[in-house]
Amino acid sequence: MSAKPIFVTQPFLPELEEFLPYLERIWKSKVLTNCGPMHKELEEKLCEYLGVEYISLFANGTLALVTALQSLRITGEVITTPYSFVATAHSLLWNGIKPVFADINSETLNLDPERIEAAITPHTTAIMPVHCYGNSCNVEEIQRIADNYNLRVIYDAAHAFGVRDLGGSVLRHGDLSVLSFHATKVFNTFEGGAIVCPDAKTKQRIDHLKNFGFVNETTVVAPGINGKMSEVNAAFGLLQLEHIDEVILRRKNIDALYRKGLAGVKGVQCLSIGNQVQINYSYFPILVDETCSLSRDDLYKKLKDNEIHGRRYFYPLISDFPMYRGLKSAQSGNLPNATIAAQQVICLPIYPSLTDEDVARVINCIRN
Ligand code: T4K
Repeated sequence: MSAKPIFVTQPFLPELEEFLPYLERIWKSKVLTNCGPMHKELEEKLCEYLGVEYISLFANGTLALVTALQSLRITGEVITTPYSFVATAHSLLWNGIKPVFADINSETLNLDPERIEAAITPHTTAIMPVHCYGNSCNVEEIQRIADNYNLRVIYDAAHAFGVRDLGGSVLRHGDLSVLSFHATKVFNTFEGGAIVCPDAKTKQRIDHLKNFGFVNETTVVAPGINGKMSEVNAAFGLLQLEHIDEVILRRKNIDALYRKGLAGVKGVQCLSIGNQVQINYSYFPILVDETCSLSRDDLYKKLKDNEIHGRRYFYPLISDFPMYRGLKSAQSGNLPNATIAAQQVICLPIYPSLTDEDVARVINCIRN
């Protein structure tokens, strides 16, 4: 009998019965979308849970990124990381903005502020860093650069749900932060996303932009898009929130099991956790270097042959995809740390229903 497949992630799904009362409310009200009561309630509850002032829900994280750039009227060039999911850079192209890739720090795998500064040109208008794997960027240094050069900062915080530093939510940094609530994320609404913003006026502009630009029945103030989250997705989010603490706790335990089980394996390094006071354990990346007895790809394949489906997030680099590789900033000589990270990384399975035995199976496969 072949082994049970283990995937890089699996969404947390509460008991189906728990969802029925939410669905009954929707059936009763017949409000399915257009920022109805569930949408409003989830925005309020998320502000409370995350410790942020204003949030606007979206149908997914990518539409939220595209709209975040629209809302600040970003044009020209934006400095971003090649070490992310393609949606980060795609959101720039969808706005007719030129992405300029800067290298990452080899310890944190987040944008290196020095490299950001070196990439600034007269056309630069903003920085789009990613809190990769939920590890916070060097937010102080990035803000210092933004202030010096009069740039906007939009954080792709797709991985950073619930992450806090000493001052509070990491989502408070920069001009805007964008979350993803995709099925593969720590907090999911099947598909979903959000923009966290600092004031009511910005939220209002974002709310208009995600609803075709409508202000009322007859007034359209901007060429908006349809980016709204539906009532069913919002309802699922409300239910998820009831369980989020147990979800993160289980992830924390799995993280600890991996760190203990993989300690001392030659050539395999677990990414160290940054200086956040609260983390979400959204991914478990390991870096496989040349001192390991197997290459990264051979280890990846060995895991796969044993029905353990890790993922090489983020290989290939965004800058290596056809629509980006012609850019000067996309050349691998400009991105040495990102190039190495993409060659070394495997994200191991981590999700609440992964059992201790499953984790042991992954560890044993790597150790042997
Ligand atoms: N910025 C960053 C930094 C991001 O990481 C992402 C998304 C975004 C922006 C954009 O946000 P969204 O527009 O997606 O809200 C996945 C996700 O589709 C994507 O959301 C995520 N990042 C990215 C890192 O990973 P794939 O192509 O690896 O997904 P897939 O379908 O191969 O799923 C991985 C595993 O998860 C499967 O092997 C099994 C499991 N799975 C997946 C789905 C969809 C399930 O068990 N159930 C499911 O419904 O991209």
